[in-house]
Amino acid sequence: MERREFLNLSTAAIGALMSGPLLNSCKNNTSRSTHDKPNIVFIFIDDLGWKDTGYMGSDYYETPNIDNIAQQGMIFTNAYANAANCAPTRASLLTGQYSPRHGVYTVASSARGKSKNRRLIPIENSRQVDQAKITIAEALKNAGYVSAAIGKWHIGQKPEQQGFDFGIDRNELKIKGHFSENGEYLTDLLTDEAINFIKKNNPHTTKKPFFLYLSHHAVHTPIRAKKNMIEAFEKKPANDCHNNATYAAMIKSVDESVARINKVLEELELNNNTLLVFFSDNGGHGTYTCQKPLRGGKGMYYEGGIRVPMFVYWPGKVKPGSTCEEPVIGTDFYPTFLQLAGISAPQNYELDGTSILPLLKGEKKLSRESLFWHFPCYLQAYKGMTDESRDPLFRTRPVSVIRKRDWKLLMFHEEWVLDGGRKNLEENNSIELYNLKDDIAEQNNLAQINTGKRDELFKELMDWQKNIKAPVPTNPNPEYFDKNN
Ligand SMILES: [Ca+2]
Repeated sequence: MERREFLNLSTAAIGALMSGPLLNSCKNNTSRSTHDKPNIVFIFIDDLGWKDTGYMGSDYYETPNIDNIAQQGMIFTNAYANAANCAPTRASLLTGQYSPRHGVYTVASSARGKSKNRRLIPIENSRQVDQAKITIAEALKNAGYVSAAIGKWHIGQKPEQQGFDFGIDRNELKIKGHFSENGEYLTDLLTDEAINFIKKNNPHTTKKPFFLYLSHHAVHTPIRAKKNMIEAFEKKPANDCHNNATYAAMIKSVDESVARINKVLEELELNNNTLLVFFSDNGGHGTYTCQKPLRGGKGMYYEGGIRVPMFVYWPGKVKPGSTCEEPVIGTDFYPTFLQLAGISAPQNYELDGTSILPLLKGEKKLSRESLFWHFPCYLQAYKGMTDESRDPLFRTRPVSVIRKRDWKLLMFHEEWVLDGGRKNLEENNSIELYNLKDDIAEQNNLAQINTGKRDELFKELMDWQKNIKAPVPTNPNPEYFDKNN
């Protein structure tokens, strides 16, 4: 979008957006009345894969409403979750921090899979976010926002203990899986709750902006959906990649949810002052879907496990039909939302992300060049897709990852720690290097071919690990070594 056009759309919020660096905009915003601040609707899907929507290229799944809204907004093709499974991604998103700062690395135990196959003792996992962390909800509260966390939480305590004004989860709706005893469907009930929240907190009346974190349990296992929808997909031609009718029906219910949320925003005339974000917490589950051409799925640190579908919709502000190829990551939402709200980052609190507002106003790149992941844990293999993981026993073993522009490097802790590290780099297979621009499927490991790029990324990853105090497991697992000696 041209700068001139943008100015024509000016409101207080976009004025702040255009006034240059974050700090300047913060200083100048003291006179802005609270209810002019944009509302934020964050629609968070569980386990939705990169290709699991129509607009991302599926011709089996049906997401006409999502496709329509995405195409009226900005589609991000290189958006990443902070982890390849649920809890760490959520912890990072809500705290604005990479996993070594909050210690939530995985779901449940960090030692999954058979002990006799694990060469290292993994780093202990934290199952909840420390209350000392300043979550995005707490930060936005200081900017006058009222907030709700509806649906899946998964990081310990309750949303109200982490700064949300209102929280409701599926237990409170008396649902164990995806259906209530009366046959009501969880995706629909959570959408009802979200709509109630929006109506009750309509900023036209309350004069306060809202932050809605709608966190669906769909499309996580167990794979369950409405019968009539399943039947429709059973009649439809499937393909090698997408062919599970029940999973497709779950996605279709998500599509209805997004449509209903958007409709209420339109009815209440809130669209023009509401940033709507659509995001997923990790890649699709390999037993039920696939994200080809990406390699792998949920639980792996190849692209299929961490690259997720994302779009941003904000009529009048974000250019319709736009696409952004710049890599962005879950931790970017925190500083983005702060900037929208016109407030500075909390004092003495580290934020690892970068505001994506420059991208929303049409810039092609951020100054930030590198993204990082750290997973000092094991995740056992599951049915499907084992040929796409590094070995058939685990979706992933302990690994650290850097993506820098077109390049991605994975450092596998077992080989690094136990097989000679840098001294034996030519033989120990501890490093994989891919050029995602030429090789999005991560098939051609260039670690021994482009050693210059390998060493550049590796040094940056080591520096990052050191600075953020990322723990790499170093203790050999006696059960493995007893068994194999
Ligand atoms: Ca998930």
